[in-house]
Amino acid sequence: MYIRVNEEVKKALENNEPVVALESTIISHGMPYPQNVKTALEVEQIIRNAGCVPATIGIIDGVGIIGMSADEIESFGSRGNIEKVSRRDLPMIMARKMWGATTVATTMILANMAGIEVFVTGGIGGVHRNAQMTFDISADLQELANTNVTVVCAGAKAILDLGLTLEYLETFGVPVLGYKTKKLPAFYTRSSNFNVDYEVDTPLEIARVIKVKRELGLNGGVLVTNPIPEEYSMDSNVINEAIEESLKLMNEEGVHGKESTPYLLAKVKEITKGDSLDSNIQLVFNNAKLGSEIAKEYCKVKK
Ligand code: PSU
Ligand code: MN
Repeated sequence: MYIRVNEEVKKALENNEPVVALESTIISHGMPYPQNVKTALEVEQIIRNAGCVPATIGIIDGVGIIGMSADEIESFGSRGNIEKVSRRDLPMIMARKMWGATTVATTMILANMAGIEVFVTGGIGGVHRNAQMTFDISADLQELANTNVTVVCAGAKAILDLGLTLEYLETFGVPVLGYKTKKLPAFYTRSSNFNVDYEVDTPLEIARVIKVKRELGLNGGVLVTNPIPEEYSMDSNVINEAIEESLKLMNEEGVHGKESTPYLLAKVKEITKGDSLDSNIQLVFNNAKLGSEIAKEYCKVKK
């Protein structure tokens, strides 16, 4: 057995009740302990309060766990040496029966295997700045191109090239929806210089888009971008300077590949003295609320 779906999640799925998937790289590599565990449990609670079942996904002893227990989330967050697992890493980590933190790509893969259709996270990976030289493009984008899961996020961080990320998603047929916004949110800030494909103003409208995409057999994800609440958004000059500085340090230190994203997240947090972490936590909460509403509407419209 490569995946284990917990009983509560299994029952909900059998009864067409809303389930919301959550990733685990954000726990092990995106935030420090103990805020990571606290945040992960609070996000689950927000989803429960909205009437949905949360399913935090991660790999324990080589098995994809669909719906980790609170104890498992605690172990995950405190362990410290968990591999970040994207699509290409999955076979090896499972074959070696290791623990693994799932990225957006692998969370989509495992959610899809379990039959979960809505997934909430903070930010997705994308096309990195200077990708025309480095070829550094997150496997998250290919997963969005192919795997039938809707991903709710706060846009993408400006550590990426947002324009190229949108071009890539367009090429692979991934609709990018802006929740009550025409501008692509940039994670820490509510907007960027780029437009989303469509502004949508209700979870029901989003559910209808997903339904049409599925019924037409157009495989792949739908990307819902939800701006960080105004009161938690950061000053764009402050955050952009922190990002520029982090990128410079990363290049000087020669960090690349799968270490890039975690390195940049940690550096930005250090430079902003923790402010970026507070914003990060709040935007995930906000996405959990929206994702829950979408999951509920989708259960109704897909019948
Ligand atoms: N962006 C964030 N926070 C994160 C990540 C991205 O703002 O925690 C994580 C997600 O798990 C995402 C992964 O799927 O980093 C992308 O890594 P890479 O660029 O190596 O594909
Ligand atoms: Mn990469």
